[in-house]
Amino acid sequence: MRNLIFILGDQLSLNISSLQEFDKKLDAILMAEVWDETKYAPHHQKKIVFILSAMRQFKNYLQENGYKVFYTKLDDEDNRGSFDGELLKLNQQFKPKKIILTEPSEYRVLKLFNDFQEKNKVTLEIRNDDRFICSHHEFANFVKDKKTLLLENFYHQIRKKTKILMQESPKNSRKKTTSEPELKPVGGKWNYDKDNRQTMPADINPPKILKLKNSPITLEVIKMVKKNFPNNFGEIDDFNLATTHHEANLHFEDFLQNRLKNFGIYQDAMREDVDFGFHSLISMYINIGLLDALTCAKKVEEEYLKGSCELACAEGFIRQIIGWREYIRGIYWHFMPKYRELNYFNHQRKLPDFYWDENKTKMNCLKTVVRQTRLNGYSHHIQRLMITGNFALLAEINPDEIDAWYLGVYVDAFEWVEMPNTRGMAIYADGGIVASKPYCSSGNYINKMSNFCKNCHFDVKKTTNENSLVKNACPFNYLYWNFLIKNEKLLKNNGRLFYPYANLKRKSEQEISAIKKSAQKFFNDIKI
Ligand code: FAD
Ligand code: DLZ
Ligand code: SF4
Repeated sequence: MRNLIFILGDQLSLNISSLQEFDKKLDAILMAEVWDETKYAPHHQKKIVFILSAMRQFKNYLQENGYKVFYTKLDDEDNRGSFDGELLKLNQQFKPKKIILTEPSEYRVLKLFNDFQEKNKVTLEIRNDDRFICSHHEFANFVKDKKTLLLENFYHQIRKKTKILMQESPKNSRKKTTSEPELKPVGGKWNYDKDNRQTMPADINPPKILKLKNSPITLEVIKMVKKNFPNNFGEIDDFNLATTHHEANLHFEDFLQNRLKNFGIYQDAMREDVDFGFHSLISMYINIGLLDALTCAKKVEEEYLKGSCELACAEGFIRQIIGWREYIRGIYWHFMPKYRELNYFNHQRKLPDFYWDENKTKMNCLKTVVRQTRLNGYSHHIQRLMITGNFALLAEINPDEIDAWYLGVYVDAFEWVEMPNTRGMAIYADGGIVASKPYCSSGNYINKMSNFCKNCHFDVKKTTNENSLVKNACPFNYLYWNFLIKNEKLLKNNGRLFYPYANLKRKSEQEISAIKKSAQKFFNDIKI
């Protein structure tokens, strides 16, 4: 053997950098299902099935195309249980000249391979993951000399680099020059977010998600997961995720044909009876290599050019993929490993039990999102941000507990994307690296963007339980004010919180005391 290429479970693509210059006569691939990876987070059952089934099918595809692949199954007798254990086994057996790897997406796994290299004195070539548009170096340049790392500025840079939704400025096209023409955003504006925030009326019914037949491999993995992970969170019998490139493309086409048109306007909307809305449901496919991010963004641009969706809709979608996704990844690698220690508000409470069992809460918004998460391993961005995330922030939950939950329960969760979204965007534990203010809100926002409050035990119009016979004030209300009161020193100078603090100033001492008492009683009652 000349080179041994280690392909990880989220690198399932022929275009992965580690496979470039692969020689089918001389080189071999290692893929390994290992216990350590199934246990480092409390994975949803669907997530384990998804990754292991996709790995097994990618292995078959490689073999059918003449690649030599060594593959370890989770229940193989001689499975050493870890990436380094499996690599050492093959390294000792075949003594390859070089071990090649595309940079793991997570810090913990990169460290594992670096430690392996040092301990075993082997040559490990770690290549850039060029599935991302922005390299670590480019991101470091973006960060340089900046006080705030606004997504918007980063996004403009990536729009210019990819030339997506860009056109030559009219000034430029008149006088032909040899230098690169100046590009302007199509439609004259970079960002159409303001057009994208409608609620979803009851008579709008999002189309059903494409249903494909599960392959025999997926069925076999479902059986194995049921046997080995019976107590993991989540439902598994209705598994309906793509596990090959072909299937993932069919799912993406289904989105383009049937949901894209309405994606933009209903992007932030939440409804008790709607699990997926008009979202694309492709994050998990992009994250493990079944779809390519840039290709997806370009396809949506094509749809706009064909006239099948509005500019605001296409731009909104493209911004998520080439803007947010790249930005979040940049933040992760730039600020790790310190990032995982950040706890700006020093929150220390434990995660309430109802994050694992929706029947343990009467808050209909949380009940609904936890139920959808348990059933699907999915909830959309605003649900993650403004329901489970917002509550975790206001309830002063320790960021490690929140991270562990998000890293486990979503099929698309890998630390590089989960952590900056959770610790940064949702709970502001990074003190403002990702978000310019905490995304905290009272029940008012939830009531505006969903129908959750209509069927709730709690009253969204009530702020506190003090001096009231019926103690059913919406917990989001008093927890919101309690959060602002407690963190006044840290937050009052944030210009974006000027109005909330101005409103707080208008509250009487009695009101403030009632807020604090209601919050304390709530924490005592749910034992956190
Ligand atoms: P759509 O709404 O259809 O958006 C299209 C695509 O844009 C997504 O598929 C995704 O690739 C990308 N995208 C959108 N927003 C983001 C974002 N903020 N960061 C990165 N990519 C984005 N996304 C993950 O992939 N894995 C996670 O573990 C994850 N954890 C999150 C935790 C919290 C607290 C929050 C607030 C967001 C998290 N996100 C995560 C981002 C986002 O919620 C999901 O990418 C999105 O909900 C996936 O659903 P979709 O494919 O239907 O996305
Ligand atoms: C999430 C996951 C799981 C559950 N199992 C495996 C596995 O057995 N083998 C594997 O290669 N990858 C798995 N993964 C995905 C890895 O955790 C992911 O590739 C790394 O976290 C990337 O840094
Ligand atoms: Fe959630 Fe409060 Fe609305 Fe109930 S009333 S659904 S707890 S926001």
